[in-house]
Amino acid sequence: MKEIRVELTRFMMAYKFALDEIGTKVRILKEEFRLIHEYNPIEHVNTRMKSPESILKKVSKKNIPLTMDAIREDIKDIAGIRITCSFVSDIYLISEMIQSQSDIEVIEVKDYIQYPKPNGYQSLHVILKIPVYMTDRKEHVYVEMQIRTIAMDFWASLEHKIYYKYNKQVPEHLTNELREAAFTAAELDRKMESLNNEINILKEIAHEEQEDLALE
Ligand code: 0O2
Repeated sequence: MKEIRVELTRFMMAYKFALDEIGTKVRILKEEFRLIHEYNPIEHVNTRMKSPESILKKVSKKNIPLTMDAIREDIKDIAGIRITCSFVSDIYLISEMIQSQSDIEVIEVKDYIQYPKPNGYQSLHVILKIPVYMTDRKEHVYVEMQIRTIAMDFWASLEHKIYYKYNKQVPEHLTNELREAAFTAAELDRKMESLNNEINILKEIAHEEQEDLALE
């Protein structure tokens, strides 16, 4: 019994350590970005561990054998990190920076921004494998990284609430409106990014004018 408890604890610990690792990687990107570019592409970061109940639910839903090895291999979102970015271009920038790190293995990329889900859901999902150094071994642990904008996150949080509120039987007019709301959120993202680009050009011109004045 004690052995199973230790095995289970170590199993879950590996995911916690993987989240610590990826959390540190994201924090370094955020801080270095701010220092070098005087710009912060990351609004906020959340990490979460799937609860044992939720893991068991998925095991039964997907007919996964109830063994540690099968769970480890077939459930790839036990450890999850969600990064909320300012603009859509920041999503791809952060994703590339993480994906190009040499100790990270990219398993799968699901681009729900370019190809939104039928309900309108948008986000970039990347399944990664991260090495975790334990006392007597190295484990490669799956982490699901979700990257989205504030508008995508706003939509997803409320859609999640509405979906559960209606006990998974959402009336059709509501699903249509939800999809429309997702389009509106995407439109807002485009507008904010375009505003940001224009302001950046203006800032650049003002900066060059200042430099020219200083040279005169
Ligand atoms: P939680 O509580 O966030 O963990 P999978 O079942 O993961 O093997 P799937 O369904 O293809 O395969 O995974 P996908 O599409 O990558 O989505 C997994 C996660 O994305 C979900 O995790 C949600 O967090 C989020 N997500 C996906 N689709 C939607 C959506 O339509 N609405 C909202 N609000 N979130 C979505 P979990 O495990 O479902 O939940």
